Order: sequence, then C-alpha cells, then structure tokens
Amino acid sequence: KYLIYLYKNILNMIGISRGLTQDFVKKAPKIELHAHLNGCVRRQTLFEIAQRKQINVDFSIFDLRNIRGAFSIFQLIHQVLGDLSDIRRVSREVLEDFRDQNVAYLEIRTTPKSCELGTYTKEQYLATVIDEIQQFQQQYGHKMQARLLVSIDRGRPLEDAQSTFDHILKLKNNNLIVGLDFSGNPTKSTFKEYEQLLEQARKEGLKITIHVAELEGDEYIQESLDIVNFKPDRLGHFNFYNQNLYNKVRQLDIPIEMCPTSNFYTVNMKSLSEHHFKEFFYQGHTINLNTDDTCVFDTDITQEHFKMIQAFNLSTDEFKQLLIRSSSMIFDQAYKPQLLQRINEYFSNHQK
Ligand code: 6MZ
Repeated sequence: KYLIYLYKNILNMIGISRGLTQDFVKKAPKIELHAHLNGCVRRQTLFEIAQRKQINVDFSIFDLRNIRGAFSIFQLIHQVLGDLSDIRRVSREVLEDFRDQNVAYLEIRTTPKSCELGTYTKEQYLATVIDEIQQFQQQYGHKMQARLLVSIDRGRPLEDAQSTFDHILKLKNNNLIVGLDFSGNPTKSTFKEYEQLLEQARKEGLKITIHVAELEGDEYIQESLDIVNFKPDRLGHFNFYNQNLYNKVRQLDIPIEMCPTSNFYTVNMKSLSEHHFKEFFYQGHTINLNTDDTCVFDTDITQEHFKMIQAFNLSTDEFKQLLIRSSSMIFDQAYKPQLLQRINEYFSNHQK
C-alpha cells in the first residue's frame, strides 16, 4: 500500500496523474470563463510599470494569498496601471497568456473605470479593452475566441454601476460583450441594492453571472439565497452553502464557475481534495474550472485543471467530460458547436 502511495506521489511530482500528463492538459482546448483582467496582469509587467513610474511597491502583499490580500493587490494594480497605454498592454498580454495555455474560448471580465488621476475616462477604458480584443480576434481568432464580460464592482457606488450599464447599452451592438458580472469585495454592500439594475440588464438580453457565497457567514447564506432566487445564468465560486442553498442550486441547475486555487485560499482548505467540486461534478452538475486572478494566485489555467485532476484522480474521460460541461456554459452559444468539435477531436486523436 505504501509503495503504491509512493509511486502515485512520484508520478504526481513529475506531472503525471492516472496516465494524464501535464503536457496533455496544457495542449487540450480549455475554456476560461472566470478571469478578471487586472487580476491577471503579469507580475513582471506590474513591476516594470511601477518601477518606471517610481511607485513604491510593497511586494510582501503577494504572500497574502487570501481574499483580504487579494483586495490589497487589486488596489495596487489599479494604482500602477494609471495610463491607457498600460491598459492596452495588459489587455494584449492577458489575451496572449490565455492563448499560450491553449484556451480555445475565453470570457475575460473587467470593471470599466476612469483613472483617479484623470488620465482616462471610463468610456476610453472600455473602448481600449474592446479594441485589443478585436485586434486579437483578427489575428488569433482561429486559436482562441475571446469575449468580454463587463463587471459591476459592489465596492463602488450604485451610480457607478448605473453609468457602466449606460455605456454597455451604447456598445450593445458590438457582439464582443456577452454578459455582465457582479463582483467586488463581498463585504461591501448587498446584492439587493443592485438587483433592479441587474434585472434591467437581463431585460436588455445580457447574460448574467454573479459571485456568490464566496465568504462564510449567515448573512452571506441569506444573500446567496436572494442571488440564487434571481436565477443568474451562472454563479461564481459558491464556496459556502447549507443543504437548502445546495438543493436550490441543484434544482435550478445553475452552472458554477469554480476557481480552485482562489477557493483553496478563501476557504482555507488543507488540501484541494476538500474542494466542493466533489459535491457537484459527480452529481452531473454543470461546472467548470477557472483561474480567477492569475497574478494574485500565481496560477494558470493548465495548473487549475491539473491540480484538480490530481486531487480527484480524474481519468482522461472525466477530464473530457469536464471540458464538455464547460462548453455548455459559454455565453456566446453560437461558438459551442465548434468548441465541442475541437474538444472531441483532441481526445479522439489522443486515443488513437
Ligand atoms: C470578488 C473579485 C475577485 O475588474 O479591475 N475581483 N471580486 N472576488 C474575487 N475573488 C478573489 N477577484 C477579482 O479586475 C480586478 C477586480 O475584479 C474583482 C474586484 O472588483 C477587483 O478589483 P478588474 O479588471
């Protein structure tokens, strides 16, 4: 028994789990649906820009890999990326990084914002990100399809969300924006304050994904019930729940975007095998795996999949099943047939 345990551990260490190599996972056509643009800035880029602007960075905050640490890192990132050219560079690099991880379909999300120092407006911010996605699509659309989710930050005032919504309406004909995300520091404000606005967005035909049950506590359980009753198209995280909340999500069959490493730190797990993945994946629930913030959690989409393959000893077939379920969650459903074809081709070539 001990020898088998040792053998498995050695295989895991060299990047093989149940015959699945990390290289196989890296090359597979993956789907990323929950990644925050600024949370995915390359650390190197952040340091470079900070150095050039002579902004003092307290690097020790990168060791705080929990949700509180994450929010101080976002503050720093937003402070450093003070010019439109920084936003352009980061948008391009983030798209390239996901492409290089063989993501076949990406939904990147970001909160439109104006620069506090006045160097750009919210409108310019959004136009810049969209322009970079469009350029990317022209050049690399055959490798990776990219779409945009516009985020509403619950840490900002409701008027800010309202003005973001007005901008989206102006850009609605642009088929890159496929939905709205409700995120931000979960300790700030409540879902109820934004519900009407989100309902309006839904009436305008936008798909909606909401961060839910990210933190533990009775007040969050109550808020999560409100969110689930709203029936968003997808839920983000869903770390903490009771039986009632779990049953509701199962019954309404709302897909969940899971972010293993981020969840690991938020929940303070001892090992990823404690992840709530097990309570959904084996029940046939629609879920997928994502990075959340590659910069903050020092991760990439291959690692997110490979770590879970190791933690749950997933077979090649289960890995394929996971990608197929992910493909059914994408907001641009027009791309689904092609995505499925890419997944099927990849696995059938592997079996030959
Ligand atoms: C909640 C999060 C988050 O929008 O500036 N964000 N909100 N929970 C999380 N889990 C750790 N990770 C990121 O990207 C950064 C913003 O995304 C949200 C926060 O509002 C953060 O300021 P953008 O591109």
